[in-house]
Amino acid sequence: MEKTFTLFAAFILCVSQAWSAEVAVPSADKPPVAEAGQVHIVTALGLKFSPLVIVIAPGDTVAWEKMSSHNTQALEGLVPEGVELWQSSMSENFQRTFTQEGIYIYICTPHIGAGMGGVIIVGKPVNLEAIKASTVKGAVKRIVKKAIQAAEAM
Ligand SMILES: [Cu+2]
Repeated sequence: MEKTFTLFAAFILCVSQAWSAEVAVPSADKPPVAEAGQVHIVTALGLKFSPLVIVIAPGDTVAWEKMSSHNTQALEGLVPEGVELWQSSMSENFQRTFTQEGIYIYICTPHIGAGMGGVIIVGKPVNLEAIKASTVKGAVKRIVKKAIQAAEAM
């Protein structure tokens, strides 16, 4: 009886190892490839970016379009720590790929007075507390409020 059990156990072990080996080993002719990120379009419509708040995954790209007379500029303290700030050229469509998680707030340099700015949330809003602690005023503050609302609703 004990021998039968041992044989049975050995058989089960064998089968489970074969199964896990099959699952764990990637197939040789198809090496894993990083999934290409998606491209999300933000359009300048009048003096607004549409959509104003966009939620994307790390590795995704934002493409700003219809940027005639506009640009996009990230602001110190309103992006995740360590992220390189950007400022695109006036009137040029622009793309940026976002790899680092967090909330990014940007403005249109000449039109922020009219409220032209936007929010990108990449993955989890890990810098929400830093964004909340920001002391910006005026139109930027209104964009910051939109960012906080969106992040808290996630
Ligand atoms: Cu503008």
